[in-house]
Amino acid sequence: MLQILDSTLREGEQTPGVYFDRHIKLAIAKMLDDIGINIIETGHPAVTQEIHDSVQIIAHSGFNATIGAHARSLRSDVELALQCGVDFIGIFYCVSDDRLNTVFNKELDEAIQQITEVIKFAKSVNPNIIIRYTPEDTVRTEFNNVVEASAAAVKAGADVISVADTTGYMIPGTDRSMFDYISKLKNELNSRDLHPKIAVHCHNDRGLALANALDAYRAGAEIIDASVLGLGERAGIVDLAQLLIVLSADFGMNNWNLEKLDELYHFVSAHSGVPIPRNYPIVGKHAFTHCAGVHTHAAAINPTHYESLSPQLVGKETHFALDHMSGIASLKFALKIIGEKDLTEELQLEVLAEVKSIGQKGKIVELTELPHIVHFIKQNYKHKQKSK
Ligand code: HCA
Ligand code: CU
Repeated sequence: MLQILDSTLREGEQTPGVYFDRHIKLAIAKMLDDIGINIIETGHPAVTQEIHDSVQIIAHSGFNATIGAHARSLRSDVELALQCGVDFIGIFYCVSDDRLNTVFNKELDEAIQQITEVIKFAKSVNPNIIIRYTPEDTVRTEFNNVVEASAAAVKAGADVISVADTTGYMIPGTDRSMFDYISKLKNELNSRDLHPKIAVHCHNDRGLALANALDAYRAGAEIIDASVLGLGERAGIVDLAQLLIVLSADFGMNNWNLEKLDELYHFVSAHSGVPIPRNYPIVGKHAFTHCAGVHTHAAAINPTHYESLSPQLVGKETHFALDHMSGIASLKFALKIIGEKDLTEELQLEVLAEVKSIGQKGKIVELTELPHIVHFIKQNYKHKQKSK
């Protein structure tokens, strides 16, 4: 069964300028748990004492989710993670020739030895700990190095191998296809009688993170990483809400409490300082708002004319708004919704002119504002009549 790993508290906190206080981290973890997220990656305990403390507290909060920590392939990092009492440790180590030669100054064999020793150590302290090994920048690393390191990691006890597209390099349907990559890696490991779970971690540098993650899923990946608002290094990673919606609406899954996403997103936005764009899928203010006259007219008859995703999926409703694109039909429809029945044709045109004028200033008229415009136009009309 597919599992979702949320990394808002680890990768998400790597967004420049983003830091969540300990109580905020706990609150975010609770919301993720309520949504039914399977694995919550809570942070890298070696980074600061505060992160260590919050990882520890979340690990001891009795959540249903598997609680994970991040660690370099160092015994000291893994020791700290174990001390926190997590269920899952993600160990990363890049094994590309270039990184080995220029950053680590190690041969592949030495790197593999370091990785396997750390994994064996973790398993010796806690045999139940779930270990994920990520050959960081997997997809740009020599395939043979990835296979050798992953195979050795699995033999040493790793349960999960994560394919990281650390730089958002993959493109569906090309020779950089995540579908092909995952298929090839699985085949290679299976041919050695190794059957780890395959996870996928897609960065969004080209705006293709979600597409690549879905490609990985179709190829048999069993864990997909995501974060709230796609927060993460640079352009971030897969957006959690978008991933859950596609899996629920289009891939027949029904595992998550999607109605809680909106609250989670607004909370994370408030505490990260990263605003939610109005046109953001699912949680953006206008994600389910119809505006242009032609759209409003057809969507009023049946929203599916202009919606392929029902807002009810996430506990929201279809909205209508007016702006410079609105015509008289949209206005009449909006007046009906707000219960305004006795406006003459002449005044309706005046209201429409006002709406269009507001729209031309780059604003939209929400249906909550419309009654105030109607009231003003009526008062204005009375005043003109009196002063005639
Ligand atoms: C990082 C890089 C990482 C690691 C992913 C993983 C990536 O910030 O340490 O450990 O599974 O994108 O490769 O996020
Ligand atoms: Cu990453």
